[in-house]
Amino acid sequence: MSRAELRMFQHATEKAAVFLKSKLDGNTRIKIISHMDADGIASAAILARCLYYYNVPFTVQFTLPLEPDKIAELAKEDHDMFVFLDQGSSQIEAIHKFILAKHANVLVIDHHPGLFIEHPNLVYLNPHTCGLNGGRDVSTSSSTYSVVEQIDLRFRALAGLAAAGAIGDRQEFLTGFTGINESLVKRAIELGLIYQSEGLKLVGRTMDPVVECLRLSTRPYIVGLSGNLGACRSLIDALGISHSSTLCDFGSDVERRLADAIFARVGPLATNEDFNRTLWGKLYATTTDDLAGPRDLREYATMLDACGNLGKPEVGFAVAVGDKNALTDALAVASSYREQMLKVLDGLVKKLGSFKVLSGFRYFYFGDTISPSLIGEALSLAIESGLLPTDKPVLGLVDAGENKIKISARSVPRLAMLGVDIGRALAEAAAKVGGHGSGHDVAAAARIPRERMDEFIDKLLQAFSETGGNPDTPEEPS
Ligand SMILES: [Mn+2]
Repeated sequence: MSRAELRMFQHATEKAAVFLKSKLDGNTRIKIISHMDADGIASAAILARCLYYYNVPFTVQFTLPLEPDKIAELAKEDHDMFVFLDQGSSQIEAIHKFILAKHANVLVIDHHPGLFIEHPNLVYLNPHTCGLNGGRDVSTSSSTYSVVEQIDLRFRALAGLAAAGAIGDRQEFLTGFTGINESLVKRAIELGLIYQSEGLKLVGRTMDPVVECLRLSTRPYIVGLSGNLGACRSLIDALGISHSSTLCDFGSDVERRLADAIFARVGPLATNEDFNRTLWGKLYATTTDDLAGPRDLREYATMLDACGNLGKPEVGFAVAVGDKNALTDALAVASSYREQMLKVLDGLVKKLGSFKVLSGFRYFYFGDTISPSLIGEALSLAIESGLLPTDKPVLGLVDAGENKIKISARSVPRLAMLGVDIGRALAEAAAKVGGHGSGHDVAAAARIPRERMDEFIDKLLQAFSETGGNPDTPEEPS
């Protein structure tokens, strides 16, 4: 991130803050439309906390990015201002046509690429217009945080939520955060709002008995331990530590010994960089009492993500705005999500040898064995667990009902740096077969008519070679 880029982003943030601030007098009824994932939920909660403080009447709706006809319907609702969070950039045309045409005000805070058409009643904050990479440097939660922080410094206490959203969008890389996220987290650490330490990065480290924490581990998925209660018990017995304590009770010496025992257990994976850094590294915890829910921000992000992916975003939102009564529900959703994800990963691991390897990418068609809402996350987890090579992007295809196929694609920053943009490639190839695709350079999705799956694969091969998307690396010996 250059200084010019940072200055442009700050300028756009100030503009959004001035616009929002002018609508906080209580006379503007606001509708928030946000994305149904951890980043979208965290973003909506950050904005909602600000609106609660100023007694601004508002309603929230969580959805997948709205299609134009849904935006037309939305425009019929009676609100003075519409705020699109973690979506809106790729829907700007429909927003102009249906909402701005009615003289309603619109604020878009998003980090997806899109088309930016100016309008006097529209303000948008998008890192892509500032030369930043929305897929890596800044989440919608960190953008929304940057806006409310401009309005009043009291909202700085929400830094943990901003970081949780970025973690949910996988913008905390093996080497840490970058860009706006990095400076935000650094500042929050200096202010004592986030505590950073080092240890086993397993979800459940502050909540679950250590045996359960290992058994349910999908980030990383630990071959031989994940899903295997007996193996987890005997590993813990061998270390002579208590089954029922949580990881964070043990202290760093025991954590280190446990990490060594896990490395010894997984064989060659122990030297895999993805697996290594997914298992052990930086931990982030909130220090403020403001946030109900787990203190560990990775656990927090998982909880929000679980609520989004299992269709209960409002439960995660309730916790994130501070409703402690919703916490039991949110943790139950998180627990059921982790069990489901474990089963999905168990299934995926069995298919690792069956992925088809083409020049530009590798892929597998899972039929109806993996739910369309879980396939993308499953691929990310498999990569982070060192189970799938990252020399080229990976695609998972699944049945998505109504004779549609959903394609989830995952790549890594190193390939993006070489010019591989799976978001663009998926969008191009899907459009050519009557489907629709979008996303970032390292994570994207598409939906296409089922009968055109083979044609889609051909178009995608073309798209990858045309956009410089062929990583041009030698085939893996299989
Ligand atoms: Mn996002």
